[in-house]
Amino acid sequence: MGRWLLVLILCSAVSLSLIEAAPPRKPLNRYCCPHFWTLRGNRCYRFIGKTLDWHGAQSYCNGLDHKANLVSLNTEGEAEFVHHLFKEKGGGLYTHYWTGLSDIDSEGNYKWVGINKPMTYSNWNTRQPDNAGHNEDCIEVVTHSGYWNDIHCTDRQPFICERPQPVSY
Ligand SMILES: [Ca+2]
Ligand SMILES: [Ca+2]
Repeated sequence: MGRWLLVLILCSAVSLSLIEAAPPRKPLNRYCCPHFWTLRGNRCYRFIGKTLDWHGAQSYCNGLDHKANLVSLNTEGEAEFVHHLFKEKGGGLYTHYWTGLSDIDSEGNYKWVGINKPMTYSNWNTRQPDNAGHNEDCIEVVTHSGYWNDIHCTDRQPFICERPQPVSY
């Protein structure tokens, strides 16, 4: 009986010292995007192979996550990354895709939907934006070139959603 008591005390001492020696808990999931999303920097991107009008596409992104919007191409590096992602996932099926850029609120004043930031980087196709028929307020990317064009917001295109990287501790 006395020996078992001794073993019990020793085991308790060992496990107590193990608890003390355990390193502090690290943040969890800090660098992971949810399933189906791809990480770049601290943002996550997701290809959506449904063809929706521009407002429908933005609503779809919002529906996936309240912090998700149609993609904003804020730098050349981001635009190239998104273009490669689209071509990889789109499999050559689509000739164009939506971005979150529009001048719906004020003609010629382009801004990114959701994040509400003005356009600071652009990659317009030749002679674009032309606001053809005075009715082109939403911006698509041409798949074969990566250049941008303004087009009717009622056109139906596939798209990429963007959201912040989730951080949980
Ligand atoms: Ca962006
Ligand atoms: Ca145009």
